[in-house]
Amino acid sequence: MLGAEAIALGAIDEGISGVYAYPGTPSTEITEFIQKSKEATEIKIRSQWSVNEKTAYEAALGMSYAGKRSMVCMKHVGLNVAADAFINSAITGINGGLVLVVADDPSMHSSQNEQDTRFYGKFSFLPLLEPSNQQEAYDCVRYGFNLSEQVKLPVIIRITTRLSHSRSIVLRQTMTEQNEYRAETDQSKWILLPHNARKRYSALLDIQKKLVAISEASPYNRIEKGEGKNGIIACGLAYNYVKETLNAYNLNYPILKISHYPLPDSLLREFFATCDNILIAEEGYPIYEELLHGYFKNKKLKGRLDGSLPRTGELTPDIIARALGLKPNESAKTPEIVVGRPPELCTGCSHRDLFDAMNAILNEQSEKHVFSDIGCYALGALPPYNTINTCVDMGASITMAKGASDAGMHPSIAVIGDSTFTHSGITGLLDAVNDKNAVTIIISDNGTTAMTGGQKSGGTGRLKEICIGLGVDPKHLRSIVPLKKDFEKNVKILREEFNYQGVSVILACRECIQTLKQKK
Ligand SMILES: Cc1ncc(C[n+]2csc(CCOP(=O)(O)OP(=O)(O)O)c2C)c(N)n1
Repeated sequence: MLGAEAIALGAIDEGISGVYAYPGTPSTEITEFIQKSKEATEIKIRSQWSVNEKTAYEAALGMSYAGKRSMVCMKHVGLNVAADAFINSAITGINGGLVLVVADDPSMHSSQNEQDTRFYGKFSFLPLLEPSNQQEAYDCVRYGFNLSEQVKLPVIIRITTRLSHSRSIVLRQTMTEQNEYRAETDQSKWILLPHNARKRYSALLDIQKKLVAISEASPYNRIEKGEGKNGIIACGLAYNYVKETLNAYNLNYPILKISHYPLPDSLLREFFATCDNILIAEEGYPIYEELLHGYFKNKKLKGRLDGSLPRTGELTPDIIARALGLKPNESAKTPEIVVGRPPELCTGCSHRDLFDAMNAILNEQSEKHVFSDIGCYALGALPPYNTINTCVDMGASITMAKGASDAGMHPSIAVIGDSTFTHSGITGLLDAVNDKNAVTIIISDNGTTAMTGGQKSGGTGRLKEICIGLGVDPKHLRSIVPLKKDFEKNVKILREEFNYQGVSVILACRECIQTLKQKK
């Protein structure tokens, strides 16, 4: 199974009643597995996509309030969107078990940043599990639901791209029944008015010692004895790379494997007592290296901070080998004839015809700025189009165009996809309508969430009504079909709306070529 699939199966087997998620690489396959699972359908596990990560998290919290087990999945940047609900859920606690799975993307294979979710674990004071392989991914989810109900807190599971997207054999255990409906009886913990919130926050701090004790006894944290005074702390997936390297070079260094946080204090003390030089291998930020720095005097700590390991990007067995002073395996290097190629828009993609029509106008101008968003259309930043100038976070195109318009830019243009619009563009459009901004918002509606593989989009078939409901003047709510044969007509409509001194929305609707192909 893929690591993502192992997590999904673990959740089905541990009695979830629902999974809530918004797609995002490398987390998407978790929910897709549950959606396609016959077993999950038979036992009525709820698994439709949510409109964004915040709505997903809150729905999962509601299911937990009602006493059932729920899982919520997202990519790392999705947790920024859900952070308000997430951080506060550490204060409320849970009723039915709640597991949050976050898939990080070190090296940014398909993301805007490589933030490390373990930081959110520390920030929220919640337990976090970081499986090292596919079997542990399956086991950790099951363990996570029990831990969540034991300590009455959400539990985070952090995975990274390589674990999510690589396969291994997973042994399955017997299934657990879903929880009965039993709505929360202790209301005070859920009403975060200051007098309750202060008590709940103190309770969260008080339980930290217990969380450390659980982590010290966790099946996912252990010392593996070895020879000599050079030890390795291996966190999550990095444990795999460390083991692979030590096996390849026939070495037997002592290892402290950590896959369960908060840090297991007593194991660290025991390990540091026997080692003088310690390499800390973390797949992500040097979070624990920073925490442990100077903690044990007279011991040398090496890792990403002192340059023994690269400060950014994924680890590999070769990188670990180099940090241990070994010569990496040259035969495993990518041959030079293999060159990196950026992705590009599919042949026949509707975004292509939209960019051609936009460029016909924009290329006449000395200065051109197009605020864009996250989705396949972000590839319009690349040649031959070079149409868009920004791609920051989901929804930012509309609000950035609004701010630039406030500063005097005209035309101030936003390009956003249909799924991104419903994810977090709607509120920005309402801001622009309320402020009567001169902005042109092009919703490039291909009827799907294409970039992540064609999942259902939240507002398909209803975008016009949504825009009218938000107060867009119907005279400036135009529709175009981005096709070569409609080029002249589309240029004319775009030009008219670029010149308009108010909010205009252009719906550029044509089905994604990939989903169309699949249907045919
Ligand atoms: C907060 C956040 N959640 C999820 C993602 C992953 N993601 C990237 S683009 C995208 C949606 C793309 O759909 P749409 O806007 O309809 O554009 P399309 O790819 O179909 O052109 C998603 C879910 C992300 N980058 N950031």
